[in-house]
Amino acid sequence: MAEFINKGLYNFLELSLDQFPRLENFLKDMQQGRLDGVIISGIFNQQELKTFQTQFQKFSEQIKGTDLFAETDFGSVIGSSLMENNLEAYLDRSCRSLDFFESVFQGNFCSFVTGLLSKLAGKQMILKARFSNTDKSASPASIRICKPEHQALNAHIHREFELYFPLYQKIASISRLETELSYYLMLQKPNSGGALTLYDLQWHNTPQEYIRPELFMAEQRNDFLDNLDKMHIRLSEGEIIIFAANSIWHKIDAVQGNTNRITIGGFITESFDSRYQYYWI
Ligand SMILES: O=C(O)CCC(=O)C(=O)O
Ligand SMILES: [Fe+2]
Repeated sequence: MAEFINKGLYNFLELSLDQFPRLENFLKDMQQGRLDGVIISGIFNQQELKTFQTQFQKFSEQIKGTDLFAETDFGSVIGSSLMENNLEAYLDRSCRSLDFFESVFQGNFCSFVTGLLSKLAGKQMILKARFSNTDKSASPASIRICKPEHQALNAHIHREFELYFPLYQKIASISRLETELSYYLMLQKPNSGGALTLYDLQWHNTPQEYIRPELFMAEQRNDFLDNLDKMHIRLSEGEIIIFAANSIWHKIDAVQGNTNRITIGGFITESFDSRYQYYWI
C-alpha cells in the first residue's frame, strides 16, 4: 500500500486492479481538475515483480556506457526525452530504449501500459504517440534511477516544459499539452527518502517570478517552495501512479539508505478530437 503524509491536501483515489470501476474516465477527471491523482495496486504478483527487477539488472548491465544512459544530479535516466533538441536522435534512442523496456517486461511493457490506462479512460482509446511526417513512434517512457548521495529531482511543473523545449511542439500538434498527466510504476523502492512531494501550489496561482528558464529544475526553486504546505506519497513496489503533473508543483525527495529508487513512466495527453489519450515522453 502507498504511504501518504498530509493526504487531505489533494484528492487521490486508491484502487486495486481487481476492484476497478467500469467506464469511469479518471484521466479526464484529472485533466479537468476534478481529481488530482490515482494510485493502482495489485497489478503484478510478487513473482512477476521479482522477475522484472532481475531482468532490469541483467539488461541494464548490457547497455551501461551507451547513449541510452544519461547521468543527472539525481541519478541516471535510461531512454530518450522530448527535452532533447534533435528529433532524429530522439527517435533513434526511443526505438532502442523501447527494445530495452520490452526486454525488462518480457515483451509486455506497451501492452501493459495501454491495458492499464484503458481502464482509466472510459471510452477513449489509449495510443502510444506518433508524429506526423514519420512512421516512427514517440518513446512510451523513460526509467529514472534516483540514487542515494544524489540530489532531489527538483521541484517542477509540466506546463513549463513546452516553454523551453521546441520538440514539445510535436506533441502539441496532435494533442492538448495543457491536459498533460504523469504516470510511473515503482519498480524498486528505496529504503528511505524518495517520496513524491506535491506542493500546495498550482499552475493557476504560480507567481510569475517562478517561471524563468534559469530556474528550470534548479535547486533554488525548492527553497521558494519548501515553505508551502506539502503532501508526500511513497509508492510500494509494483504500484503505479497517475497524477496531474501539469497543474501541481512537485519534486522527488532525495533518496537515502543504500537502495536506488527505480521508476518507469512518462506523460499522457488528450488528442484534439478527444478520441484518444496518448502516452509518450
Ligand atoms: O518519479 C518519477 O519517475 C518522476 C516523477 C515526476 O516528476 C513525474 O512523474 O512527473
Ligand atoms: Fe514531474
